Amino acid sequence: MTPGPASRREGVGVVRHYNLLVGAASFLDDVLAGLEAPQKAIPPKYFYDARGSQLFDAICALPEYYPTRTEMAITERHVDEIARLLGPDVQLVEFGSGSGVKTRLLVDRLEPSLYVPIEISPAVLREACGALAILFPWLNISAVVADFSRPIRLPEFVGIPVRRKAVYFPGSTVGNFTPEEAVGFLVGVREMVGPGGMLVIGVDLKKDKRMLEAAYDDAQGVTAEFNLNLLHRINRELGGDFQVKRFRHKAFYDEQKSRIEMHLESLYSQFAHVGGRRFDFRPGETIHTEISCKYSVEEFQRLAARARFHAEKVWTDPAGLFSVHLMIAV
Ligand code: AVJ
Repeated sequence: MTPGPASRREGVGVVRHYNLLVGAASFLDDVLAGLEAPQKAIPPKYFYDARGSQLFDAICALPEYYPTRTEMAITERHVDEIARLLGPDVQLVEFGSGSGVKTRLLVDRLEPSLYVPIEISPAVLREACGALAILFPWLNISAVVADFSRPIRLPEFVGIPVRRKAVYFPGSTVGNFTPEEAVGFLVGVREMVGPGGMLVIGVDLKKDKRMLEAAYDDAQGVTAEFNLNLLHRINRELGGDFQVKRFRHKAFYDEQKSRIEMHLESLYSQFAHVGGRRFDFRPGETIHTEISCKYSVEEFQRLAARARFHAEKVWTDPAGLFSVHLMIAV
């Protein structure tokens, strides 16, 4: 037997880019359909243009926004165990990779044979991959621009040893789906990783209403700006004429549904045009922009079981704010 390299780090990685957004529903179509509904709504994936992604990173650093730093602390503490459970020669697929800061911890310890970040914003993805390639010159990256709120079929990545596929889905972004939608999404993940494949997923936990509402309506108004950027984006990209100052950010925790809802509330009777159509707003009428569902550990494990994921391990912080699950496709 010829001894292989002691570590993947002795190799040189390749970076490839794929775009799977071709043929996807457009921003314009979704905005028009969303504003025509009785409860106006726009899907949260449209938050993340270049400006929105920047604002999201600013949210992650806010004192009130506990999820990012709590999840980082949990992951840092258990990353050796996570890497050991995932094993060698992993193809690591990340959904909504964003700026890729959380990924660094895991990539550093896991040394995956291939890293596949999936991200809706091409600019954000390019920048994150550039930074990763500098930090980890040995890392093979196949970057995919895609919308993971719809089914995705990844291309075949050939020529790279893969013993196991794993999906990394941090940030509690799974909370943007309703529980029913989350089950459907997880079924897709299970099909992607195959039997014995793994899922490492961050899930925000139920807690005090005041703490939750502060996290989604911070004192500096960064979350408000993030939410209102959606209207700016419609004006910029779709030639809309929203008077953004005539709307306000609204976020509340619905205890019945265990979820944060974010809305853009019209302060006046007014109208705005998009794509040649006129949309009327009553005072107090809202555009629903996001849900962020919260679970107990057991609730999330039961939900994942419906998608035939076995809950192998779960880690939380001492205060029980956030959870990181390792699940295995059965
Ligand atoms: C990235 C979707 C998990 O729901 O907490 C942060 C987005 N929205 N503040 C969340 C978000 C408002 C975030 N996720």
